[in-house]
Amino acid sequence: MSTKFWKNSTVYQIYPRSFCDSDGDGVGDIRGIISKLDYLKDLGVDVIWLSPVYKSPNDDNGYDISDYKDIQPEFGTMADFDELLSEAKARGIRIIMDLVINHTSDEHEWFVKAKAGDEKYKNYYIIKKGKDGKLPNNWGNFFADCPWEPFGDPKNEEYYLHLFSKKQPDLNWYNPEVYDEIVDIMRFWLDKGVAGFRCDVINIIYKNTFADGKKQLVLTGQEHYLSTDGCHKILAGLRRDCMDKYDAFTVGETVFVDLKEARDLCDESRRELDMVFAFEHMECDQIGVKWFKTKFKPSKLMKIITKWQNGLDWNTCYFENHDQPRSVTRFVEGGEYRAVGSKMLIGLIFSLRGTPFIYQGQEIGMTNGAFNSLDEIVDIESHNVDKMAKSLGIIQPFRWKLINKTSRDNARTPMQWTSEEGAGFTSGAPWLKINPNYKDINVERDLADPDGIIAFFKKMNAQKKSSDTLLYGSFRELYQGKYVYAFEREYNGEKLVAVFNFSTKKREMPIKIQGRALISNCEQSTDGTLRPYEFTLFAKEESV
Ligand code: ISL
Repeated sequence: MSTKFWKNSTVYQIYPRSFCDSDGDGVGDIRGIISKLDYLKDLGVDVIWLSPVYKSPNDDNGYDISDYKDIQPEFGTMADFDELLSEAKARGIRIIMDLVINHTSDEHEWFVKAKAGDEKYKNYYIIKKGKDGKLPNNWGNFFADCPWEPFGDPKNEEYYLHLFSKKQPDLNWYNPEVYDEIVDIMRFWLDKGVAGFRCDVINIIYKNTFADGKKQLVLTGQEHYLSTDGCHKILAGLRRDCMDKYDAFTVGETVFVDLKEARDLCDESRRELDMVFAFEHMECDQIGVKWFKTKFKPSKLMKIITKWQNGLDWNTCYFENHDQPRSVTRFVEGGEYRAVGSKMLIGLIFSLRGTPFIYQGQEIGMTNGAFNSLDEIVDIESHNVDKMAKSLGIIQPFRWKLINKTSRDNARTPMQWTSEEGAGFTSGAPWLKINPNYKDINVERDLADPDGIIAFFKKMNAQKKSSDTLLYGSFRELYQGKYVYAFEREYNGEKLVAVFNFSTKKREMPIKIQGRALISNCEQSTDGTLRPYEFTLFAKEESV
């Protein structure tokens, strides 16, 4: 049995801006989080992943950091943070921070000094000369923008690289001083007692070359920076020089990672990362790029899940984060199945082999935002996509259709705590429109229902924690149909079978299971069928 605490932990992601506002300014804050620690404890959360709370001009909601050792004033103070850490600890909850080290904010003092001509700090960033009046290369940008922005005196024809917003200049990982600065920052937080880091776009930090890339629909140039040898080396270094000295873990956000790369990145003998977030399953309902969604086909999702369960020893099991539209809106049809469907998805996350990551609001089945137009969307990515689509001649109603479905703000709407005005999130004007369905979908109401999603979440979480088979058992797919999925987990001879019906119709039970139902999101039917969106976990005695 594993002794690594992160293998038997349930992680809950907090997006601080949208979690709980304690002072009525419409923005969530640290004191708001402190006020909800008992709620998180009651859910059975072991680790909180805190999206960035550092000082930031907020061009990308905190993922543009201007001071890695200070707290964003609208979120509170360092004293508030310290209190959060100790109050969480008192409840047995650890906290991991978001480590954003591919880029800083352009308002970080390093970049400010670089712009003022300080050579030392110029070398902290990727600054290149243009070529014959043209940009340094043909690369693309994650936010549908140009990745090069003029730097300093136009006479010099210099540009800095930003793979995200122009207010997020990429750091130069060729420079050992950058490495030392980051180690220092990591130690600062680890010494305070944080339990590790979720490492933002960590597999793109080291660019092999700045040559032109092979032309792609988006992100031309990616072959020059995805999981490069240089990146592997840096990660092994950070592990050796820093992480290994603490009881802490890292989970890398690894964009476009494939199985081989994921295996290398978290191979225990290479000692780089502990876990990675892969995205292939999050791409199951898109065509080419994430802004083009297609009809969700459950079998595609199952296939990818099986592939990753078989291919990687330890997965992160998640369906949501602050960049993804809500899972129940994506994967469950029809409003009337929202609750049972949300429970099924939670059942799936907890039945798989790996560490479960739950995003705030998922435990009450929050749905995509209810935005009427782009004016109600804050996310920089959505606005850039609109501009890009416009420049391609795509007409407005179509652009809005794409953005409305895919915008990251779908996941960022304020947490729905109660049915009062402001949804119990704020007493002021919220920074982003609250979904009007808060009157029905909220924590208070769900908690009061013994059959609520939270009640199921708690049961499922407890089931996982108390079962070595669910925690550490092997995975074997038993059935994969168009809508029905079944797999087995086995440990020391104990076998558990999880069965799922991803549809609004009754479906034949695909396998005969002799055993008893341990947990389910509905009452089992007696005619050998699965109910719509049924999830049942059986303890198997014998199967035919
Ligand atoms: O949303 C995505 C995956 O479907 C990506 O395009 C996403 O932008 C990418 O995964 C990087 O995300 C991370 O870094 C960004 C920040 O905006 C995101 O919020 C963060 O999760 C830049 O720091």
